[in-house]
Amino acid sequence: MSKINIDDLRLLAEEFVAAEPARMGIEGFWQTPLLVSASLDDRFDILPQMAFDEHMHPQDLLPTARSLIVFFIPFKRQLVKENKKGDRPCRNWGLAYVQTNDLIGRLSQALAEFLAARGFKSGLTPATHNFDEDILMARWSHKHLAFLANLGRFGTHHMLITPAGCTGRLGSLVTEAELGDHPLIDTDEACLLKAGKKCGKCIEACPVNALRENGFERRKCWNRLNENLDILDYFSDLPDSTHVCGKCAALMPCSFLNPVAKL
Ligand code: B12
Ligand code: SF4
Ligand code: SF4
Repeated sequence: MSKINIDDLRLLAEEFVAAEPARMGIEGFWQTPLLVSASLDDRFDILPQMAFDEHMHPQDLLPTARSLIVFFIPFKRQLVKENKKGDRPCRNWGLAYVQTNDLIGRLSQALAEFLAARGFKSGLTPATHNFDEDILMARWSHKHLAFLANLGRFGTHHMLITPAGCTGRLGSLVTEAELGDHPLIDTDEACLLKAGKKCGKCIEACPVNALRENGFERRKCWNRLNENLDILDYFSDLPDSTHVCGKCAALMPCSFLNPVAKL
């Protein structure tokens, strides 16, 4: 078994995402991905208290796993700009959701194959739609894993803000390889409001008032995502799982960067 360098995994992720538009014959919605790793030490024991009492331990995916890998694929500015308009998500936001979930699955697979070729097994999990529709929580939360692995911090909008912002999607996997800790966030907070500054723009942007300074009504948000899918004709050819809105992340101070890092 050979030692794995984090830079090799980061390069693989960057090249994989960069090659996606040509592979699909499209312009593509993505910027350069971010990737972190963390050793599976006792910090992960806190997940059931921190996220959801039935949250899995990373080693429930693969008992022999030694490290966690989490990546974030940021969206291009143009897509986010387009989704800012009006109270409903644009067609491309829906398309980007579908294509990015697929990309996350295949990038996870590519990372697993790279590791397998060097003698390490991996445990994979999907990008989304692995949640309980009654309580609107998943037993595997990419956001909480990303927080513990120091890829980002929670925003008032309850999404994860990374050094490349919050507009994009997360993926995670575990592996037997000993990768060590390779974090990317270097501030205690990444949300202006949580850092004691003026903001709250995400709260104002939500068309159904699902967000408050210290709370999130998941049901209101979920109902809105379902309504969007039901009423928007331009989503009719997209899968039934296309649950999107994203107004709370569109052209916010935290959309493309960690705004606390520049203070
Ligand atoms: C269920 C789910 C939903 C549900 C419920 C929302 C939710 N629970 O997050 C619904 C359907 C409403 C939803 C909506 C959306 N979702 Co969603 N969803 C998920 C899913 C499948 C599971 C999330 C989960 O169970 N989290 C665990 C619970 C406990 O977390 P939570 O509800 O956010 O509440 C906790 C945190 O907010 C936390 N918290 C708040 N502040 C702080 C501070 C600290 C220090 C700590 C430790 C914790 C903390 O406290 C709460 C309790 O622990 C994930 C994919 C996955 N498997 O991870 C995607 C995911 C969270 N969704 C995502 C997105 C983008 C969206 C939407 C924008 C829809 C869209 N694509 O247009 C909206 C955004 C709504 C919002 N403002 O958060 C992305 C988020 C990317 C990011 N940058 O964070 C994810 C990660 C999908 C992905 N693969 O990228 N989603
Ligand atoms: S819009 Fe402002 S308050 Fe909302 S998460 Fe981003 S920085 Fe925090
Ligand atoms: S995704 Fe839309 S409905 Fe849900 S919290 Fe954000 S702005 Fe509100």
